[in-house]
Amino acid sequence: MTDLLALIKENVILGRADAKSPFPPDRKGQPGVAELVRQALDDDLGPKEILEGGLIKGMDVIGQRFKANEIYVPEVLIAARAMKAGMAIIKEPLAETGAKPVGTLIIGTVKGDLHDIGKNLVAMMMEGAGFHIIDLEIDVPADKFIGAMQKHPDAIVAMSALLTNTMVGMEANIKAFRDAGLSNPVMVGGAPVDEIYANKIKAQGYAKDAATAVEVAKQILGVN
Ligand code: B1M
Repeated sequence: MTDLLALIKENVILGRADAKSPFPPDRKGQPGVAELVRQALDDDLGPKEILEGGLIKGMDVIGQRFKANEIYVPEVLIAARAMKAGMAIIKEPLAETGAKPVGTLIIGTVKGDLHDIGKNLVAMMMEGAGFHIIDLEIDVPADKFIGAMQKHPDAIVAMSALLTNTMVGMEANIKAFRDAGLSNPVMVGGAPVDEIYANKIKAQGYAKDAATAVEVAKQILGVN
């Protein structure tokens, strides 16, 4: 049983979504995350156990290695794809158990900004850490964030900006959220954003990369 979870974790790290995954060559044809997750369910492992003991553990390692510059964006995306292959299989059984996600994250790239690679990485790492993700995509105006926040008052909001001239929209957004009476915690990130700016605009959190975003979100919620 535990071996199966360790194998799921290992295959997430290797980015082997299923048996067809070509890398590493010596593993070709061997079960990947999808087959292992199905096997784990057949062996009566619970979906929560699979999520926490296999998929999230694998993404944890990916997050640490990414933060330490031991791996780069492509490896993270490949691992996230493998994690998602497993998530797709446990999604329904997990919902049936009534298991709650760690938290909900509303994420989007701010208005005027079309960059989404970093935002997607943050969303994937957060999903890999057990968060429910509401992805508003790119070029997101304040009122779209506000609509999602009204539906999910407990959610953390993550705003991404890659341009210096769109980053400034974050401040106006936070003001609009508070003027609308919404108190959702807000995190910000993206290449031109830094901690000083985050503090200046009264964001509750700043993360310089996707792995740190998970840590900051958990700190905000007070979970491990
Ligand atoms: Co654009 N672009 N781009 N671009 N682009 C930059 C950002 C730029 C620095 C390039 C340059 O001039 N050297 C520059 C911005 C200058 C500035 O304002 N400071 C720039 C420009 C000027 C432009 C255009 C204006 C170019 C033009 O048309 N004249 C235009 C603007 C379009 C628009 O948005 N309205 C434009 C367009 C594009 C493409 C469409 C071609 C493409 C985007 C494709 C896409 O995203 N789907 C693109 C790209 C790819 C880049 C570069 C090359 C790479 C960005 C990227 O994806 N990095 C970039 C130059 C560079 O960075 N080398 C550049 C990889 C990604 C993983 O990193 O997004 O930083 P990043 O995300 C990190 C962290 O920042 C953090 O975590 C991520 C993972 O660690 N993070 C968060 C990100 N969001 C977070 C949210 C959080 C927390 C952490 O929430 C809490």
